[in-house]
Amino acid sequence: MGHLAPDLDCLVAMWILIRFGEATQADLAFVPAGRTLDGHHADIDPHIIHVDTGGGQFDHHQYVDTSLSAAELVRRVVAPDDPALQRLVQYVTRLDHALSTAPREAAFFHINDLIAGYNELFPTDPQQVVERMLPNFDAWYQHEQRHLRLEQAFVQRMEFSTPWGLGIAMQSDDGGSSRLAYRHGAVLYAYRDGQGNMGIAAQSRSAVNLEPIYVDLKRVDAEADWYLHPNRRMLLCGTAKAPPRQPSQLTLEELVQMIANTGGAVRWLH
Ligand SMILES: [Mn+2]
Repeated sequence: MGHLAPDLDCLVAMWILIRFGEATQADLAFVPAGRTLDGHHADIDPHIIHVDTGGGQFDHHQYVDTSLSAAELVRRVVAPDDPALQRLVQYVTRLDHALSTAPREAAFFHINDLIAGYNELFPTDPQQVVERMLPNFDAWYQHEQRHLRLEQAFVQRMEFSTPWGLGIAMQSDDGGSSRLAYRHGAVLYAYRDGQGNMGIAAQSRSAVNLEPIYVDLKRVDAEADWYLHPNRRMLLCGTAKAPPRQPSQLTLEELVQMIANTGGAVRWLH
C-alpha cells in the first residue's frame, strides 16, 4: 500500500519489501498520501502493509527526523545488515528531505525526473510506475555493491608521483574507480581489472599528455591493443565497450614504471 503518484521514497520502500522481504507476490494498492486503505488504522491487518502513508510503522511523517524515511523504516526491519542497501537508502532519505548535497541542476537528468516521467505516462495507474521502477532499483543496488567492492580494493592502492601531480594505481575484479582516485587528489590514475583490461586516465582539467607513454607502449608491449584517445588523457587496453583483441602482458606495476620512465620519478607510497 503506497500513496498516489508514488515518489522515490514510497517506491524504494515497496521495492525493499518485494525484493528483500516476503512481499514478492504482493498486490499493490494506492491511496491519497496520508490516508489508509478503507480508513482503518495502518497496522491493524498484518497482511496490509502501508508505506509512506497512513501514520503506521513504515510512515515517517509522524517524526521530525531527517534521518528517517519510509524506505529507511522498511530497511531497518527487513534488511538491516546489507551495506549496499544502506547506502542506497541513505541517498533516498536525503532526497526525501531535499538534503541532496549536489545542486539539482548539476545532474541534468535525475532519478526523480525518471519517476516523474513514469507518473506522467501513467497518471491513473501507479502500479505501472512501480513495475517500471523496480528493475531500475535492482540496477542501482548492483551499482552500490560494485562501489563498495571498489572502495575495499582502493585501500590496497599504489600511490606515486608524476610531473603532473599525484598518481594512483589500483587493481580489482571491477577495475579501478576514477571517482575515488580523483577524490583522493590524483591527477592521473591507472587500473587493471579481472579481465586483464588496463588503462591510464587523467583528470579532464589537467595538462597531462599520455602520448610519450603510448609511443613507449607500442614498442615494449607491441602486441597489445593499446588505444590513445584523441584528447591524449586516456590510454586504454580493453574496456567493457571494446574488449581487446590482444590484452596487455604488463602487470600494473610495470605499467606504472613506464609512466615513470617517460614522465619522471615514481615514488612508491604503499
Ligand atoms: Mn517519504
